[in-house]
Amino acid sequence: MRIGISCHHTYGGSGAVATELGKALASRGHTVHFFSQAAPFRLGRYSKNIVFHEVEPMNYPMFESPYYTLALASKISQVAYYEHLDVVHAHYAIPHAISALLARQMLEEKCPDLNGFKVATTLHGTDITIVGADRSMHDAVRLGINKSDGVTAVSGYLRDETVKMFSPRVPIEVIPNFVDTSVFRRMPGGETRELLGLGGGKVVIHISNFRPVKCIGDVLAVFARIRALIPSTLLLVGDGPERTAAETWVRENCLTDSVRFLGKIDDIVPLLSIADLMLMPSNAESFGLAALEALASGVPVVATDAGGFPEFIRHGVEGFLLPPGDVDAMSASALSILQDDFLWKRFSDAAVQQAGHYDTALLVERYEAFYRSLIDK
Ligand code: GMT
Repeated sequence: MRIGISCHHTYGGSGAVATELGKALASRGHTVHFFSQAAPFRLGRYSKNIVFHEVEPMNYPMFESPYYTLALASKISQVAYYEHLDVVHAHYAIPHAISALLARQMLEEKCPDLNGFKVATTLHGTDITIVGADRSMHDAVRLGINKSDGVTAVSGYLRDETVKMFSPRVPIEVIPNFVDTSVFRRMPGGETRELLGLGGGKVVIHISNFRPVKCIGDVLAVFARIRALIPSTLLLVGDGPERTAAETWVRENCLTDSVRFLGKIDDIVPLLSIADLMLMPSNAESFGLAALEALASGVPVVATDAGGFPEFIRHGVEGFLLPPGDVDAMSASALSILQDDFLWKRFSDAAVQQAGHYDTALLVERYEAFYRSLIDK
């Protein structure tokens, strides 16, 4: 198949899923055209079946800000015309689904006899729960959903939220996030510990884009309680609006020696490989890709029982799920794993096994079947 993928290039789950999907499709012989404002952060090396199209919106004195949505639509339409795309897969409703639909209209206008491409849209989470909930975007998201040829959501939770908020006319298929278990696996950690200057002690990790929904304050509160009882370091990977407040809190609470802000890092496998526990206290998370990648690396996860976490993390098996905001319960659960090596090993082994059910190879087949169903419609 000839597949277009449009996604956010920035640090975040939807871009990561879109990029990993495109790479996996390319390795299975499909031709994949990526559309984004810059190379997606996980795209990495070139491949014979992957083409990246940078979308450069036009700057013009009358435009207060460049019209990315239109530039993206024009680019997709041009590439679809020359490369005969079968499907354009929009990751995140806004603006990608709208741009893909517009691109199809542009193509029809240019060449009415051509069989246009199918539009597939994957909803990732905040495109529904935050952007879609905003009055200024609500109708645009509804259009993106209802006019797509096929729509997927990354969890049952997100599908149900979408149905509640938009009463869509089209069915929404759930295709969960996935992880390449040949890449995300526990590696020897000695060198990474040395590079980070870590002595002994446990390593707790959190990875996100530091948005309010991630509850960074709760990550710090839980870690402070862990640190009070056992020698440990918190690795904070990623960046975003809550980072400054988090850094201030760490300084004011004299935790600078044990909390490390590492910023945005593409290759997180070495960091996950030295982690003993991941903290994900989000108050609403449609799936939680970082947590799945942690499981694959043998890292137990303490997360919330909100959103999509309960769909792949079993309470008391490979992690613990607690109510959002309950930092006391999260701390107690975290300590119970970190203070008991036997229990940690049991959780770690279960984590690897559970992640195997979400291996890329399995889920890419689901996407292939989904595309084919749209093409055969
Ligand atoms: O908030 C993020 O983590 C980024 C966001 C994105 O759109 O990049 O992630 C969303 O999509 C991921 C991939 O499908 C999901 O694993 C995340 O749970 C989801 N984030 C939220 O729902 C908050």
